[in-house]
Amino acid sequence: MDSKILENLRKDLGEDRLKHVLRVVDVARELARVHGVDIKKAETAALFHDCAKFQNKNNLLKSANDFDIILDDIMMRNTELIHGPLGAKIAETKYKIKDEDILKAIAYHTTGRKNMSKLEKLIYIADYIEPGRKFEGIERVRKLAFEDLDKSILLAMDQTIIFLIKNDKLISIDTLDARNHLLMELN
Ligand code: DGI
Ligand code: FE
Ligand code: FE
Repeated sequence: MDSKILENLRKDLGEDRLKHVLRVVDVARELARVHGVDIKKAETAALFHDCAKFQNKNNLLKSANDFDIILDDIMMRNTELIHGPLGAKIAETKYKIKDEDILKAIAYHTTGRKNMSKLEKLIYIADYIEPGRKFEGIERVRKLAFEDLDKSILLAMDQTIIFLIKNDKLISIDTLDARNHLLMELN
């Protein structure tokens, strides 16, 4: 891995977040092997998926503004939703990533969306199951991720939605859309 990129990511994200990112890269590589996804693309998308998860929160809004990212009401109230779409812009401009599939995987890694590509699904679930995550019920999702991407995402989304409801948080329309469509496809 390019040491200059790692240095940049370490500076923006901090050591602990960088470690999370590298664990996601490892999981994404394994999932790519199993599911027949381009390994290089999976590694690249994983490496940059949280590139806008800045340690300094002020940078987030400023940077979103610089990139003309339109913040809807849900994003304004739940700023943790901004780092996906912003990350795609930063990956494109700062890290010169051109592949649209990779950029989408970064943009939608937090919420998911309807009609996700296999790469997008893989990054969504790799982020959820990396070994540092300790949610309740995670083992079942970990196992499913290697057997059936769609089923694992559905379960992860259900658990995320339950978490959001318990914490009185707004639910992104993309998350609901993603879940509805997956459920329709699976039935
Ligand atoms: O960036 P990571 O921590 O690695 O993981 P992530 O990008 O999946 O972000 C997780 C956070 O995003 C977690 O606090 C839950 C939150 N989240 C996920 N979906 C939604 C959401 N928050 C809101 N408000 N609405 C959502 O639909
Ligand atoms: Fe993230
Ligand atoms: Fe992440």
